[in-house]
Amino acid sequence: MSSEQTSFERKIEQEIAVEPKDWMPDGYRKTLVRQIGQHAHSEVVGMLPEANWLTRAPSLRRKAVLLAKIQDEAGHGLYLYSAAETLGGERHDLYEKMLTGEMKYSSIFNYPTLSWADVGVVGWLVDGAAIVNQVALCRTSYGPYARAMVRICKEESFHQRQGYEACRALADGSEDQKAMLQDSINRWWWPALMMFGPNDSESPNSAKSMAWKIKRVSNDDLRQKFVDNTVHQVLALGMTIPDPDLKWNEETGHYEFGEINWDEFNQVIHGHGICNHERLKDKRDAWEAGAWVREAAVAYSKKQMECAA
Ligand code: FAQ
Repeated sequence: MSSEQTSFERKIEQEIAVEPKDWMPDGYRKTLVRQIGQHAHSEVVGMLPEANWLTRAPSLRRKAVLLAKIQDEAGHGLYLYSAAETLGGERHDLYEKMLTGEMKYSSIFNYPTLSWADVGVVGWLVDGAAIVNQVALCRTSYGPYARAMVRICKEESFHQRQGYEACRALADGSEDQKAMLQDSINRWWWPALMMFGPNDSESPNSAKSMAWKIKRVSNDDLRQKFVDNTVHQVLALGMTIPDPDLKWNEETGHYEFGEINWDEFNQVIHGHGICNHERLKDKRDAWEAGAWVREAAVAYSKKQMECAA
């Protein structure tokens, strides 16, 4: 083993953050660019389902809160693209790979937001699931990714609470509002569980990512944590969970839950979900419409550099 490799292994073992200028194995770098890139794409594609309700928010306060939340997601995308750039992942290149479908983004954003309740449920369940995953990633072995996660988690916690508060208002409302909330939970519950990825035994990247401490907790353990955290929140709203197999296991201290529809998951991550086509079209249109902004920004920065020289 080379001295560089030994030094890398020692850092991983002793939980010393790996930094951009440190030597790292090619596979480690590639895995990080893939995961961080996918994570960044999820943040920016994830703006679309909620944006669908910006012009129809039920009050000025709800609209202002939603606008701020969506802007936060754009910011998360920027932190993450910057972290990927520290590994040599070129932002344009990553973004174009997302637009052509070569790189993935989270399955969850290929489902439609059909009612106002969906906006609350996305904040509560989707940001809630994202936090469970991201809190673990605050201890990921790559320094810039871990530091981005700390900032992101703070904002996601606010998002989760605002989503729950919006759901609480519906749960305390009329029979129609309660029914709208229940319908939304029914549609988002299973896709939220899919956010954690395939079962550990079916996850091709997990073993290596866990050994490198990129992932700190396995897909199944994170999913279990989310279920354990969330069931009582659903019940506290007076709602139910669309899973007849859900039950508390006294011995393990965890909820048992039914089998995820993996066929649906695979369809969605391979481009055949309800909104895959629409999401990518919206992103491609925005990319083309924004070309002049990128050109103007480059021209402006060149001018600034000329003036400074
Ligand atoms: N969707 O071997 P594994 C958010 C792919 S942020 C799509 O287990 P890995 C904030 C996976 O890429 C949500 N694809 O993979 C927000 C791989 O394909 P590849 C995003 C998925 O990487 C809220 C293949 O399946 N969060 O929501 C999914 O070890 C509201 C095999 O899977 C992150 O990205 C999926 N659900 O584990 C924004 C967190 N699951 O690349 C707006 C960071 C798996 O080999 C509004 N990422 N795949 O072609 C991770 O923790 C991991 O990448 C996992 C997957 C756990 C997602």
